[in-house]
Amino acid sequence: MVLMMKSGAARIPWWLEEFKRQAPDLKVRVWPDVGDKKDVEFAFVWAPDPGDMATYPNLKAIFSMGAGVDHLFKDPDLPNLPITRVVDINMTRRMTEFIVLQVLRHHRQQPAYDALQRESKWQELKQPAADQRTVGMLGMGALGSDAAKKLSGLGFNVVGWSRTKKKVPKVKSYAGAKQFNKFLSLSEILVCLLPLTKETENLLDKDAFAMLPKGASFVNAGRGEQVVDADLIAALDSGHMSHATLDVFRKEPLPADHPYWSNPKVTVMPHVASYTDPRTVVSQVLENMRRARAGEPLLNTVDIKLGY
Ligand code: NDP
Ligand code: OXD
Repeated sequence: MVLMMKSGAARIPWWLEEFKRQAPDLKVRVWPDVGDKKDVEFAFVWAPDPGDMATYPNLKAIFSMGAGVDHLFKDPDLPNLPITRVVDINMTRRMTEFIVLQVLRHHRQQPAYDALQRESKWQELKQPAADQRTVGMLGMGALGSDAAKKLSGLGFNVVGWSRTKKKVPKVKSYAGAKQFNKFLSLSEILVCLLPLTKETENLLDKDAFAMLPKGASFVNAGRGEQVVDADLIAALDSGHMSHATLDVFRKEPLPADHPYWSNPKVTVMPHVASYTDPRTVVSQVLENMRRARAGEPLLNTVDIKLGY
């Protein structure tokens, strides 16, 4: 049984160490040194080259190395096989840490205080309480629902938007295109944790930003393609929006000449909101290999029709 792995170069030794610890006999081949492709039964990958997944004749399943799977669906020749993704308590905890950190930073006006410090200005700004602030969570799945619960626990009003209605205590649920504008009109701090699909691509454009309350801020940890960059920059420059913290971009790494880098109203983060933790994710991969071989249903499968 051979597992083929493709990952960012820095992480390969971490993955290999964890596979060796948990499954010392498993043969793991690191792309592009995959040997005879007929041996490969499983692929554990981040952003495989388009067409590559179709070249393993005995592949049984594809395991996404991330929670998102858009990197797989970009391949027009993706074979029709079960696809799983990462759903993991460590992934969720790290994401919630990031979202809570950024929401508090916007709520407590840290970017504005940072700007005042640069001008050596000692000035107090009006300070709304958490229950006077509404946080809007785009995406109420594994990640969004946890962050929404924790923010609600801190006293914020939290509203969520998803494809189907949700029942999360103290979080008002909005669903579907019809309720999108109402949801946006309430969201003083808008957080995006949506998967990238045909429906969510370019969702956040000038019309969406115009619906937000004046002075709204934005945290994007979903995908860069969900945002029309020029429309976000225009909404920030006009003063309609106050700040954006962006962790994901259309092109990663963000090109050195991209206007986000130098915009004082934008915080750029290098796609680090969360992280696929080898300790727990290797055991999920091993369990799914066992299930695939035993003909049992896999854990955390992706709905191929919905694209997430
Ligand atoms: P889930 O699949 O668990 O949740 C997705 C949520 O988005 C669901 O609530 C779903 O609605 C909603 N949704 C999907 N399509 C639509 C739509 N067209 N309209 C309204 N709502 C929609 O995903 P996760 O929470 O695990 O992850 C979300 C995304 O976060 C990933 O796809 C990835 O892009 C990003 N991510 C980013 C990381 C980073 O480090 N920046 C790390 C990990 C993930 P419903 O529940 O009704 O189906
Ligand atoms: C992602 C991830 O999907 O890092 O962005 O898991």
